Amino acid sequence: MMLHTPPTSPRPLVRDASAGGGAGGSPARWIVAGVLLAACGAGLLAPGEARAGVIVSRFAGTADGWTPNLFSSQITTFPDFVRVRDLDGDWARIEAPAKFRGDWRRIRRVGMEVRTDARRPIQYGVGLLLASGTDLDEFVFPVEATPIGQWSVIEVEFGDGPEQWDLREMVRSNVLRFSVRLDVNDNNAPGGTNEENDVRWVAIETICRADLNTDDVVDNDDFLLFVAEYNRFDCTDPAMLRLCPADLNDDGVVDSSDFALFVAAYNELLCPSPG
Ligand SMILES: [Ca+2]
Ligand SMILES: [Ca+2]
Ligand SMILES: [Ca+2]
Ligand SMILES: [Ca+2]
Repeated sequence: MMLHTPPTSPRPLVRDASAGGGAGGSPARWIVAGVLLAACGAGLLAPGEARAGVIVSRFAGTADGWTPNLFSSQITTFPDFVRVRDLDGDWARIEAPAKFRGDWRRIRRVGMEVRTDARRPIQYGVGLLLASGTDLDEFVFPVEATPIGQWSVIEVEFGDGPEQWDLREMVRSNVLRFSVRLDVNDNNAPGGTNEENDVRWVAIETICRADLNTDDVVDNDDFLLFVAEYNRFDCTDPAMLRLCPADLNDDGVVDSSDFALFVAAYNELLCPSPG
């Protein structure tokens, strides 16, 4: 398949006047000159099409390799989510398949969309656990991050800031287990509760931010993903990749500022080594 050569320097961005933006009130649509049409014409990035991106698991009618762990829980699959049920009034946790294990020094952010059991007052929030040998690290999202009975996106970055997960190097360098705790026990109930909580997807983003498909290089595949996100523009657009990874400067939109950052990473090609 022929692909246009991706830019080796920032290109001018031009407004696509035929796309109905502006006065009509519909979202403005922009193109990276000459390249977007080639991408769409190749049928690679049809709107709404499932793509790799930073999604690591989307639970579309399957548990996607995730399994209940020791804390006696059960997974039920639905068309676009899984339900995790506690069976014995303590914890419910699912373990990621082996493909999510390895060098987590590359991981910058983890996010997921969850819906907590509407029948239960929340006492314990959703948590993420990483284990390396006998060393464990867990991040528990604050209660307000997981409102009862509503689909909510929650995410955490690694780092030493107040809202970040300061993950110890020993764990981070060799993660043997990655699990999601879906447990919103009513802590006032003796022994806890057998609640049921849902998760729709789990996503990660690496420190190599322009590497949108997380394969350690920034190349044509990432460029095509970037262009699609660029045209969607707004991180709140539900068609955006989960966690809006193309918003490289974290300002809520994917625009020319992000494109300049993308091009710099594209020219480097190889992602920096972790650690
Ligand atoms: Ca429980
Ligand atoms: Ca349990
Ligand atoms: Ca890549
Ligand atoms: Ca941005």
